[in-house]
Amino acid sequence: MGFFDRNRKELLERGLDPARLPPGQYLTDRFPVLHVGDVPTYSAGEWNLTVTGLVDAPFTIDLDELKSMESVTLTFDIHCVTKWSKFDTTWTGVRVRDLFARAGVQAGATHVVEHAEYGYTTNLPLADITTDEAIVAYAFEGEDIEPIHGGPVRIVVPHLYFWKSAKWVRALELRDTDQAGFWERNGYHMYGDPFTEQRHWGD
Ligand SMILES: Nc1nc2c(c(=O)[nH]1)N[C@H]1C(S)=C(S)[C@@H](COP(=O)(O)O)O[C@H]1N2
Ligand SMILES: [Mo]
Repeated sequence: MGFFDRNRKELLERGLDPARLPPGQYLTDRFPVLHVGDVPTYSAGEWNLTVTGLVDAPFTIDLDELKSMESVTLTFDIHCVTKWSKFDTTWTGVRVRDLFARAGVQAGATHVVEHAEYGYTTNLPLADITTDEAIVAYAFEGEDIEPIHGGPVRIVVPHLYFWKSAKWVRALELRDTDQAGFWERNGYHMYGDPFTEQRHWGD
């Protein structure tokens, strides 16, 4: 029996529903760190987030303002395209759709590009970043998000591969076309559903 089969068997033994693990993935209890480039550091008050593009009223908010908005604390399974999954990760933040409501999404908007520090970008349909579960997160397991995991603020969109969840997010751009982000230009899937293994172009 190979590594992936053993891992799936272990899930059963631990009383976890193997249906939670997408095909081709293995479960880890660690929290791997994955990104291109450097980890940004921010001085107090330096980080902010802009909502822009096809909105009536673009705006920029800082961390204090974000934390003053209605927050949710939610627990998700996350799935990286490099094949690790982690179950029951708990995040606190503001629903992306609440930020979008403040900006006033224009009728033609269909897609979003997440812009992160140092030019990392990722794209997804508007409908996928405005679910109950899609958040702008500022806490992980009740603590500030560590810089290596995207702190002070990252996106979490748990139902897509984790590259769609930008760490160090700085802007959300509403668009009327689907524009490929960093990995999507480099061979990764435009949508990225882990349960149908949409890893690469053509999957
Ligand atoms: N800004 C930025 N966000 C990013 C990435 C990146 O390279 N830069 N990598 C993505 C990928 S591929 C994954 S799997 C997750 C990893 O998050 P973690 O390091 O907290 O596990 O961040 C995503 N967000
Ligand atoms: Mo990833």
